[in-house]
Amino acid sequence: MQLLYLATKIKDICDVSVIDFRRNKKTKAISEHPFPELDKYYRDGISTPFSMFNKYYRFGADSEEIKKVISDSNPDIVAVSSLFTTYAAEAQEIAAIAKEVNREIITVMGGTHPTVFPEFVLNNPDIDYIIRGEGETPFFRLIHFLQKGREDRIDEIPGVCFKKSDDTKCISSINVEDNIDLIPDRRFLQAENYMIGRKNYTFFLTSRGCPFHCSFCGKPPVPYRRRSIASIEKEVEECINMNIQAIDFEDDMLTYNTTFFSQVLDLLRGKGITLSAMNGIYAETLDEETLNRMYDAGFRRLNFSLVDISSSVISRQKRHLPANFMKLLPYLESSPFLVEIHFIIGLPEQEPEDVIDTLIFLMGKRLLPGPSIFYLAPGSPLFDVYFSEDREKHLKSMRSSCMTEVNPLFLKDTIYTFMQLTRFINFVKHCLDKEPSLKKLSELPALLNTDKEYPDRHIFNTLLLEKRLIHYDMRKKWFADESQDKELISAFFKKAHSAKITGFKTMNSLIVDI
Ligand code: B12
Repeated sequence: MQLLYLATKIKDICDVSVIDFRRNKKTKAISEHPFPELDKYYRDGISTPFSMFNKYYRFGADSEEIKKVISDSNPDIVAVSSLFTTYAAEAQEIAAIAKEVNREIITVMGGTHPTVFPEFVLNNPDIDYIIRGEGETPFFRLIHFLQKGREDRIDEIPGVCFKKSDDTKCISSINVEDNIDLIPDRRFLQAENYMIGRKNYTFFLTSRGCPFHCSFCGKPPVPYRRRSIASIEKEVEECINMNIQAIDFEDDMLTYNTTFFSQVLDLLRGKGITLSAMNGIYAETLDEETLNRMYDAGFRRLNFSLVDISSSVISRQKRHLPANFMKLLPYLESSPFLVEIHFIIGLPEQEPEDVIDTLIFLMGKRLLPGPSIFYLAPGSPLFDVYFSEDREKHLKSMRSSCMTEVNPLFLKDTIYTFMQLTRFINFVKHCLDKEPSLKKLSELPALLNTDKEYPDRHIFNTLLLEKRLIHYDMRKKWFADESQDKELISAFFKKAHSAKITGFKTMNSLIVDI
């Protein structure tokens, strides 16, 4: 998406192509990976109804393919997007390959990672320029000056950073675009690579930035701005002409201004496009009328982020309390929307008890709990407080799937157990949607009564009766313990006793009688 904006901005002053090396490439399991501490959680060849990641994968093209594409196209400039610090090495690999193909190729890097760590990224000899913040105008001006041979003026461009000839660095401030109405030219992408189910889909932005400052968020500090409705209308038309059938809004604050959001929804009503906002919807400005409008415009699934049920946990993260969301919950439960609520596991100053309470609260509502494992987002206020160790080694583990232990009360086994408990609850919710006659949790294993379902039944019974997580090893044809926090499982069931689990798509409920 980011490269699409940049390509659109420069397409009139040079030849440009956009390559998405992640799309439609084979994923490759890697046994030698940088996180040996996770090996005990990668359990290849196992089966469990609460399954999680089983291997470490590399997604996208390998270095040989990348090298071939770069050398075949013989570019003057290779511009790479590096959004995530944890995957910075993968982005830098592309710059290194470009230099290997031809040292004369100019490499430019932008995105959240170089925005947050400009000096650190510029230490890499394979990177010539980086752009901090929003890249359209700085990238355009950089190319313009390079074309005119005016390298001496590049330091005038806000956002552009580089190494000077005396080896010192020119570090610019973060660029904020004056005009965000540029419509990304989607013809740079191959539509068949962007499908959700059978539908052609696209990302879409109606605004940029966020007015809040939650301590765990690593987005660069760019102010909240809205696009003009006229430009959004034109982009919607272009999407329809390209036969786009699903739109995922990636705004940080899609619903912040209800009047504006309603205007956007009016543009989409009756167009037959499925809408989603997987990045999350801010609930505090919503009301039933807007939610009805969202349904009419094509929203069917809503993603909200609750963070935690405890107001003290939430306030400590400098985040708004979800007062309005709580008021809307009964409406949401009875609405036709599928509602997914995200919560965080392992925040600083959070206690396992808080997460248990959140889980028990969410399991009793007609919605799907979505667990997010806390990671220190580079650039976030929490990062500055908690990050002190050897930078290069630890930056790589700033991703959810590493289950990095920032809060000493949340060791990997605890985090992993929370993930499995959430999967267990969601599995029960799906069963309830199919089997409304279920009234007690202890009745559920009997539903799994075929020979094929025997492993699942045994795994279920062991969890309910022995408070222990096991999986079925398909090679050894027997069961083995998961790495887990058994005290946490006991504490969860003790607290959950007599609580309710409600379906995801239905209001069917059962009682936890364990
Ligand atoms: C959409 C999104 C996703 C999507 C899609 C990402 C994608 N590949 O496109 C999904 C859901 C997959 C995702 C996942 C993750 N995300 Co995310 N994601 C975002 C989000 C919400 C919006 C990004 C976006 O599209 N913005 C719109 C575009 C137009 O703006 P932009 O990205 O800032 O791009 C501009 C500039 O950065 C610059 N620019 C960008 N690239 C380039 C390249 C060049 C050459 C130039 C010149 C300029 C340039 O110009 C662009 C246009 O102005 C951001 C939060 C945010 N608001 O930035 C987090 C964010 C980028 N994600 C983050 C993280 C950590 C992750 C995960 C690692 C989380 C995890 N699971 O552990 C995963 C990694 C997934 C993966 N392996 O690919 C962090 C990164 C922090 C950091 N420093 O590491 C952020 C900032 C979230 C946060 N609040 O902390 N993410």
